[in-house]
Amino acid sequence: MGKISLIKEDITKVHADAIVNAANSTLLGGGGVDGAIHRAAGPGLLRECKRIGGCPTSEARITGGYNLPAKFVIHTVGPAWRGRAGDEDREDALLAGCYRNSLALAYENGVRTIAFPSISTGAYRFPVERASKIAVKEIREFLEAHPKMEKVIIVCFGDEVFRAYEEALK
Ligand code: AR6
Repeated sequence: MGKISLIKEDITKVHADAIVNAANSTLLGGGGVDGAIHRAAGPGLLRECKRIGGCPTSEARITGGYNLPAKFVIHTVGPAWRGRAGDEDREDALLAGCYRNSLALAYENGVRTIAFPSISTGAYRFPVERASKIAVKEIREFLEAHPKMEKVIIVCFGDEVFRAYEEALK
């Protein structure tokens, strides 16, 4: 699948039509990739996020990219992994929705190249092997259904995350 690429990079440096933010439901910033995106984008991003007024888990919202190289930021809210037996299917479905909803919203706004971080696998503790399989499945299905989408870049921070996605792409 030549349209998916895997890189080790800081997502705020990536040149794509849109980058995806692993946000929380307030959309008011936080740590991890969310903090990095807000720092790099500058205060205009937070002002726009405040106007949006939040986002439920698994949904996505779009803003400008401000000082980022990307034109848009797609903010999505991943599920926090609880590790409780019986919750896994629900959490898998919520994470799958993050990828599907982000891709659909981006596409509707003319985005043809998009970069994703590894949603939910940092502060939200979703197991990365499991998350990477869900991400790759959703991205592949979207690309098959939308031939005009040109490129999806999976941006990994760290070797463990990179290896998990490499395995999921095989
Ligand atoms: N570029 C690419 N990936 C990054 C970057 C970066 N600059 N910084 C971190 N990562 P996390 P979550 C990776 O915790 O698990 C925030 O406080 C990181 O190594 O950013 O969805 C939000 O406000 C990990 O692999 O997001 C929420 O409250 C991946 O990005 C909460 O954390 C996701 O880790 C969301 O937690």
